[in-house]
This record gives sequence, C-alpha cells and structure tokens, in this order.
Amino acid sequence: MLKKQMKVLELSRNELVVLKIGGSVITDKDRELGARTDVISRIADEIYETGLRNLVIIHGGGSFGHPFAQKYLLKDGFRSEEQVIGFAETHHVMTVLNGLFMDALIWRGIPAVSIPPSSCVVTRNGRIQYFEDAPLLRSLEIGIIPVLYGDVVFDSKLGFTVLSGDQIVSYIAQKLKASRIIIGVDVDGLYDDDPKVNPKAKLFNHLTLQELTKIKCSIGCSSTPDVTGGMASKISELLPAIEQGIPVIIVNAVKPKTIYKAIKGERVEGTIIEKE
Ligand code: ATP
Ligand code: IP8
Repeated sequence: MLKKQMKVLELSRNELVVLKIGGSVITDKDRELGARTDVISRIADEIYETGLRNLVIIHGGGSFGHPFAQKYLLKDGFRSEEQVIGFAETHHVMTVLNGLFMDALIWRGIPAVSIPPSSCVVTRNGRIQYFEDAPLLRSLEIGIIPVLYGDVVFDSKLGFTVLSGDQIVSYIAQKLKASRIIIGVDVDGLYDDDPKVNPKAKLFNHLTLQELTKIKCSIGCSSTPDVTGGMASKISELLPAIEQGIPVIIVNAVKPKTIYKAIKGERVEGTIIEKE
C-alpha cells in the first residue's frame, strides 16, 4: 500500500508546478501593511479554475515582511536584544499576510495548508541547511496544496535571518524535481533594465542559461530594493534550478488570467528561462 502511494508521489513530483506570487503582486509596496485583497482574490479564483493540486505555492513579503525585517536589520542576524521583538513582529505580519492568502484559497474550496518556514527550516549563513519536508510531502501526497512564504528563520551561525520566498522556490523545485517554476511579479517579465525606472527597458521573451549568465550583472535591482535583494537576487536564486533543467517563467501576476494560463501551460506574455 505504502509502495503504491510512493509511486503516485513519484509520478506527481514529475509534474509538480512551483508557483511564487511576489510581494509586489499581493501587497502595495508603497504602503506598509497594505494588502491588495482584490488581487489576492482574483489569483485564488484563477488557481481554483485550473483545478491543479500538484502545486506548491510560495508567496513573498512585500510591504508586510520587508519593512519590519529592514527596521530591525534581521537579515544579517542577531546583534542586539532589540532585534528579538523584531523577529517576532516580522514573523507575525507574515502570518497575517499568509492568513489573507489562505482565506482566499480555502473559502473558494481549494484544499491548501500553510507551512510556515520559521517552523521547518534552519539556515546556515542565510542558506537553507535543514528543511523538514515531511509535512510538505505528505500534503502533496493526499492532494492538499502546501503554501509557504518568505519568513524569518533561525540560523545556525547568525542566530536568525530572513529567508526569501525565492530561495524556498528554488530549493523545493530542485528537491522535488518540479516540472516548472512560475514566478509572478508586478511587471511583464525580465527586462534589460528596471521597467519602472527606464520606460525604454526591453522585455526578454526567452533566455537560455548562457544568455542569462551574460546579462545577469546588468539587469539591476528592484527600484525599491528590499531586504532580500529584488530582481537580481531572484535570478541568482533561480539559477541552480534552471541548471538542473527546470524551466522558469516570469509573468505579470497583476494582469488577469496570467496565472491561470501560466499554470495551464498556455501561451502567456512573460520571460521563459531554460537551460538550453
Ligand atoms: P517580494 O520580494 O516582496 O516577494 P517580488 O518577488 O514580487 O517581491 P521584487 O523583489 O519587488 O518582486 O522584484 C520585482 C520588481 O523588480 C519589479 O517591480 C521591477 O520594478 C523590479 N525590477 C528591477 N530590475 C528589473 C528587471 N531587469 N526586470 C524586471 N523587473 C525589474
Ligand atoms: O519577499 C522575504 O521574502 P521575499 C520575507 O520572498 C520577509 O523576498 C520576512 C521579509
């Protein structure tokens, strides 16, 4: 019986889709603790319409996690007592944002379960060292969509740090050999410059790993660089997964139907990044 279950799990892992919904999509980055509940609801509708269960969802921190992590300088680890309440506050506001996201999924009838990274991940110098993935695997096995998020986590060298949703995406996709990664942001994909700063920035429709490595240094950071580094570090995090042959598509999740189409594998505007 268990063997049969494991086989199903193996099969489903092959077709697994890892979806990141960025903080730039579900929050208003110019307004601390400003949630875009209309966008969250629409994205939940689109996920529901796909009917896909073989999905791991990770969302970002946006104007919930980032301002708090920044205020208490949490990324570089424990330095003073005053940061301790900052760790608690940052995790708490992330659970609030996650609650809004979970509300939208669950009350539409999407079986989803929240898996807080602070409770299952320990990092070492900011990199995932230990990930208790049994709950994640069991939930996928029985058809419940695991939802994780960028979070503050304990770190074996630094005491604590900030773990980006992008590092989680790349880690899970590689570990579970996902078939695709979808990255939802608030712009149409990856450009040769920040499109919010440079209106002449050119969108890349398709990039190979080699092409990406060449342009990596020039794509710049987010116009409002956040504690986890914006677009440039997002790309760096995704590189090992792309190297492993997992294609990534970066799309504008603010635009209606985009997430639906990306999950369904339909043609959608965005940037596809593949190994070759
Ligand atoms: P969060 O970290 O809160 O989850 P996110 O993952 O949605 O946020 P950001 O880190 O804000 O995304 O990165 C997206 C932003 O990156 C866009 O709003 C855009 O202005 C900026 N950006 C900077 N350089 C580029 C580039 N070369 N191509 C596309 N967007 C870029
Ligand atoms: O928004 C960072 O995750 P990200 C989360 O995916 C926090 O970079 C707590 C700032």
